[in-house]
Amino acid sequence: MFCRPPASRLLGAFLLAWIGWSAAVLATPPKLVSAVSRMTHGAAGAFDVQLPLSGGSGIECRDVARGMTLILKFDQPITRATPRLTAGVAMLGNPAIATNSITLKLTGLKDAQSLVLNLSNVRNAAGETLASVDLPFRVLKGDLDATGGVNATDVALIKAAVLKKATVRGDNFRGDVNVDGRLTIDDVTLVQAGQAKGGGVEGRSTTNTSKPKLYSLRHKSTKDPW
Ligand SMILES: [Ca+2]
Ligand SMILES: [Ca+2]
Repeated sequence: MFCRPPASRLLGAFLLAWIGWSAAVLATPPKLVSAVSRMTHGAAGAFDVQLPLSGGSGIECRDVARGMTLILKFDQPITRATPRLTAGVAMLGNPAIATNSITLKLTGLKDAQSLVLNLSNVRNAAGETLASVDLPFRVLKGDLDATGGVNATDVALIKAAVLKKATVRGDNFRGDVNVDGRLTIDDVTLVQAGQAKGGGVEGRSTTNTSKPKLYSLRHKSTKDPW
C-alpha cells in the first residue's frame, strides 16, 4: 500500500535540494561580463566607450591626457582582484571594488597604443577564483569611427556634427574628443591633428565599440568652413 511521505520529510528534501543548488551556484568562479571606458563630458554627463571582451579590441578615442577610468563588471559579487598591465604604457591606480564591479583609474597613458589589462585572482565571497582574464583595448585620439586610424572620415564626422550645432549625446559623444561637453572647432582641431600625424593602432576593427552615428555625411555642408 502506497504511503504518502509526511510533509516535514518533503520540506526537508526540498531544503536539501535548495542548499545543494545554492552551493553549486556560489561555487561558480566569477566571470567578467563587460568592460567600458567612462569619461564625464562636462555638463553633458558621463558616457561609456564599450570595450569588447572578444572579437576585436575597443578604441578609446577621447583625450586620455587626464587619464581614463575602466569599469569592469562581473556576473556576481567579488571580493578581490589583482590588476596589472601586460602590454602598453600606463600607471594603474588601486582597484575599487563595489559588489559586481571594479573601477580602475589609469594615468600616464601615451596616445596611439594597444594595451592589455590582466586581472588575476578574482575571488567571490565563497573563495572561488577566476585565475586570469585579459582585457585588450586601444587608445587613439580622434579615431571617432574606431577603425584604428585617424583620417578624413573622422574629420568629416566631427565637422558635420559641429555644423549642426549638435549637443553631446549617446550617439555622438566620441566626437567630443576634448571631453568638455561640447562639439566645437576645438574637437575638429584635435581630430585634424590626429589625421596629420598619421599612423594608428594595430588590431582588428570591432563592430561593437560604440561607433558614432554623429550625423550622416549626406548632411555635410559642401562649403568647408574650416
Ligand atoms: Ca577612424
Ligand atoms: Ca569638445
